[in-house]
Amino acid sequence: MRNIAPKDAAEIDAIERREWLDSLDYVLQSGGPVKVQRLLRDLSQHATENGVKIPFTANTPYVNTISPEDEALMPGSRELERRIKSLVRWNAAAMVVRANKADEGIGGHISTFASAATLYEVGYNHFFRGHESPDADIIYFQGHAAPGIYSRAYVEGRFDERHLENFRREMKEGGGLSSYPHPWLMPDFWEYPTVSMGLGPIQAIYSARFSRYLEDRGLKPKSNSKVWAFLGDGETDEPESLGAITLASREKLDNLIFVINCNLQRLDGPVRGNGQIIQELEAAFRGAGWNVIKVIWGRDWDALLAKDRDGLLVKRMGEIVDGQYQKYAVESGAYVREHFWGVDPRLLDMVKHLTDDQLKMLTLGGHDPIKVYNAYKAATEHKGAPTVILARTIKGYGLGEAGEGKNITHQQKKMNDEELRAFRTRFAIPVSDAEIAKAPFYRPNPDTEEFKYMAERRAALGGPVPSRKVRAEKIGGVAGEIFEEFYAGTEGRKASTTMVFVRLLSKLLRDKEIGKLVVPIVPDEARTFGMEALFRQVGIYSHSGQVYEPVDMDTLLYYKEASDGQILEEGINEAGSLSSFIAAGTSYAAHGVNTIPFFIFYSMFGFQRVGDLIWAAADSRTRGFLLGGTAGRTTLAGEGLQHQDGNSHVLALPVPNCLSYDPAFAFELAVIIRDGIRRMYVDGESVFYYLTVMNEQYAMPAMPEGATEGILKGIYKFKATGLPKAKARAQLFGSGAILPEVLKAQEVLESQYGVGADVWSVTSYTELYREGHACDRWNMLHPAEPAKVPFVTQALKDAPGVFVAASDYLKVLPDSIDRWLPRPLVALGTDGFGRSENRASLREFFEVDHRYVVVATLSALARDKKIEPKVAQDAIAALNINPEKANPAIS
Ligand SMILES: Cc1ncc(C[n+]2csc(CCOP(=O)(O)OP(=O)(O)O)c2C)c(N)n1
Ligand SMILES: [Mg+2]
Repeated sequence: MRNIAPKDAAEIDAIERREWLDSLDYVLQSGGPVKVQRLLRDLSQHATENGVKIPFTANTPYVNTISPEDEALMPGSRELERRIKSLVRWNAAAMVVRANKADEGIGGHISTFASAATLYEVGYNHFFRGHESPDADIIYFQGHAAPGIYSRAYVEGRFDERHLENFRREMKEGGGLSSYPHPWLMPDFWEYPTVSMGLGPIQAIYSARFSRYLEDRGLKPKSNSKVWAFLGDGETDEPESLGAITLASREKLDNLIFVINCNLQRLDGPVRGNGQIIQELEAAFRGAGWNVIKVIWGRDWDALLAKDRDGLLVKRMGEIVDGQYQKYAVESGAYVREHFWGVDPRLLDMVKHLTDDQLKMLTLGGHDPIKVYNAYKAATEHKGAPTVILARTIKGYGLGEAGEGKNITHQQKKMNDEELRAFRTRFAIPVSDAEIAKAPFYRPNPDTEEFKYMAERRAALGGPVPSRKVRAEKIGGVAGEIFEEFYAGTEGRKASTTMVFVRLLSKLLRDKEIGKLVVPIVPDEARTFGMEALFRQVGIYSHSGQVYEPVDMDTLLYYKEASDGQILEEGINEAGSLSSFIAAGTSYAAHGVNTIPFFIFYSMFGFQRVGDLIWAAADSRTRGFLLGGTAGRTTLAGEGLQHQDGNSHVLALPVPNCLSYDPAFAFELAVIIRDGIRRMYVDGESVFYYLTVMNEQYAMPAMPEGATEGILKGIYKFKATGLPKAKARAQLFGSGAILPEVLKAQEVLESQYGVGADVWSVTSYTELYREGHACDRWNMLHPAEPAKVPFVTQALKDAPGVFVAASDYLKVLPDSIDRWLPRPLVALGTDGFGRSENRASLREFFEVDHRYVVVATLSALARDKKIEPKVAQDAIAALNINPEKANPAIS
């Protein structure tokens, strides 16, 4: 019983609060944290039962997740690590400054790495395992931090000055360094391209899952390797960055660690000026089931927080928005004292022993190696869930006036002499004032303590990172018999190329040599493509197996999930599936296992939907097969504008190492896949394939003699005319499911109009185009030598008559080879928006059915004066074509 009456309600509140806290402290001391957790849960339940609405929060206070008492002692030498880090900082900045000294600045970034240096250095000295370790890590370095990664390699002695000098000048003699992580350009160094923001994080998630897949299927020994993904806080706005985080927690990927550099800034300004990105990300990741470790405050803050019995400081920390925190970073200590601490005399009192300069220098968590070390240690030891580390830093840290914390800092590429001198002095770099203007590179000699320390640490951790090396042995090849039945044709039975593909895939899965290496990937479309038999044959991969009884258990083809299942069933997720495709298609280098991915998807949702990931796959030197299913603008009936694909072969053309084919027949598909496996996995070429497969069924013919070369190069004569001596001649090109229309046109032209037409199957306009230009280029550069003749010209130079092509894709595809033909080509194609219609109507609408092929041929012959115009005109009427019909390309 109190004998002094409280003065007012506020005082009662304060007393009550104190009593509750004291009680809690007592429970904490006597029973420990678990008891406190239980009590709090009971309290919350009790309150809810009594009608109290408890607001949901996935957040913890704005302080470090790991308290100082729980920190481990950091091994190694703080001092040497600090020296090394300073040198890495210096050379990273110097290489960008030097690259931009010339009038024609070549760009680069200083401030991203400046903010992330500690995050990387702690990794290099204590965590990142190289490929000589059985637990080799997979590391996605943030693209814009590349100068720091190059600088590290230089300080370690992996690069010399010439490399740094040639930053962003990779065509210089002796080689240079690419702007960002590009395995295509630096195949011995970079492993994973990240600079298209958002693609690194999603690939990291699927890569961590793929490591598990390899282990669960016995293709790789179990290991303790981790996947690290370093990303910017601004980058988390990309849907790809956070879009797949629930997969990681669902699959319990405790081999995955995200490190988000929360410098609170992106390119233009603050990431969340009016909010707190760290708290926002914490809630998102905690809500998704991740282990979240916030590293907000450096050691200097520990003593201040220890004094904060009433929670005033924590409360103050939590109420400041990021835009304001950024302001503190650029302001003086006096400003911080007044504006942050000055709101409450009790807060001011807490820092009265500190000078303004000391207040200004209180470090943040992401710049404190001990805090970062502890976060990494906790992350690598965490079991059962992936971890995200939210590390608070300052963008452009150390740049001072040159950009620290400023809104312009992302694009700061230059530093004047004075700024360089200040930077040099701050990090104690042994460069004299006389030399400073040149921004000279500097690294310690091999006999220095720093150098030895670095070398010893990297040796203990399994060698250099990043480092890319092809580790898999080439495979011996696939048994030829698998393909035989496809060369023979179906003897009149109807089949679609999709059905052919699925049959071929299921045979490949049974092959002794490569069966286990095949990785079928589907984004919830297996039934669409008639692949459900594979569920039972090889199982759907699920780390936890199948812990329920599937509804169709009593059927032959039940939905079988298994921990050693082979199919990656990714759900409705083309970006995730593509990430799996990249993981499986780069496994020959990353894991030394030659997995062969076959990713089959709705063709419209491939290049068009996730084209940038396909570009990253190309950069990554991914091998494998992309299968665009339900392809062809007029072959996919009923689905309409959003689904009907007449674009993808055009969109595939820009990808230099992607070979795209539009096969019409079973034998074409078999020849292409067989050769693809040879080129990629026997010969080790860094190419991949895009094949469209359709769902229209027709009889699959036997392979004509000698067709193989033409199928692979892009064109071969499928059916010669029966009227070779006819006065009017034509060459008809068809591809994919349009080829049967062209064959029908051949018949009509011969039987009704006496025109002798040869029919060619064009399996790949894009390959013909590339080869044609390769010849032209060579001829341009070798004017005195006999000219090379493109394959398409060789095939057609003596072919008589008019040239007409019909494609289920844009007309630009056939047009692309026009220049290498003896006479101009008439192109029919499917430019425009699709319609929800049946095949016949669609082909009429887009003017690619056999009637249009006939009319196009007759019209061309008429203009060539080989027949009377009236013949063509009459044909238009006879074939029931309205010449005034609207142009489908724009309707
Ligand atoms: C897909 C994509 N969009 C835009 C860019 C251009 N860009 C490069 S860095 C950057 C800002 C990065 O901010 P943040 O992710 O916070 O990284 P920080 O440099 O702050 O660590 C932008 C917009 C890009 N590289 N990729
Ligand atoms: Mg940022």
